[in-house]
Amino acid sequence: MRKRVFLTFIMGIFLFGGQPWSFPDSDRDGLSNREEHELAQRFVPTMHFADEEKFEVIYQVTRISNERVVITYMFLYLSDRGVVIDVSGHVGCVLTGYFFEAFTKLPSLNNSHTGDAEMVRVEVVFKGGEWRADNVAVKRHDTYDMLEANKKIEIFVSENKHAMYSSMDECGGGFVFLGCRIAFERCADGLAIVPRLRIDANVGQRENPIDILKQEPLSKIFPYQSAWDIQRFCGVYPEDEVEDKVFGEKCGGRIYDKWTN
Ligand SMILES: [Ca+2]
Ligand SMILES: [Ca+2]
Repeated sequence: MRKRVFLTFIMGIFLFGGQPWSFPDSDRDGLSNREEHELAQRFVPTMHFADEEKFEVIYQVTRISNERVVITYMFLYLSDRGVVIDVSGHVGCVLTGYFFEAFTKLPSLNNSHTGDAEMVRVEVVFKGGEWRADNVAVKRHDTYDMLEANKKIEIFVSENKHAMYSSMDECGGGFVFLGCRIAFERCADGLAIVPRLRIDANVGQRENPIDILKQEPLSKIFPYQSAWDIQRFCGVYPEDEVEDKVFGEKCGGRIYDKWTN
């Protein structure tokens, strides 16, 4: 009996690269799927939404060294429903706000599109016996915003557009004109959500990619989309229409170029 246990141990060393107790490492980067999932879940931002939003999170965990790891989260929404005009101040302002809001219901004016992919990147370091956030970068439209690290990562998501801010004030900033405050995004602390990540929502590495948008259950939610192709993220566009929209204006941004490697 002892001999059989010893043989199993030796076979484990042979099959699992020296660690018979190790878990699968699908992207072969030296971190097991479970370790990657645990790190990603630990640093996933708390998301504050104005209203209920349906979204999925896919992620990448890239090992830079034994003490440094970069986690990239992509928040995927079915669509971007366009800008929200928020006007406040005296009665005239509020009436003007209603007028503008009706005006921007037109898709040609409100920059709405199908599919919306938003990114947060957290660099974590192993210090003092534990993993800590070192840098947090949030992609907002075409820029990156660096947030203060080493505190709980909180993100305020604007209504419809899903742009991400580190505070409500920053989101609703806007500008003042003739005594009216005008903003093109609106945040409200209606719902605070800590997303629960699927262990199989890991996209792997560029060398060993895993196109989890082509696998169930995500392929059912976002048909014909890819985490690694150059196409724009189009939410639920049928395949024949995606062909026309790949370089078009009516889909969200690309996903594949946000991964670190
Ligand atoms: Ca891995
Ligand atoms: Ca990885």
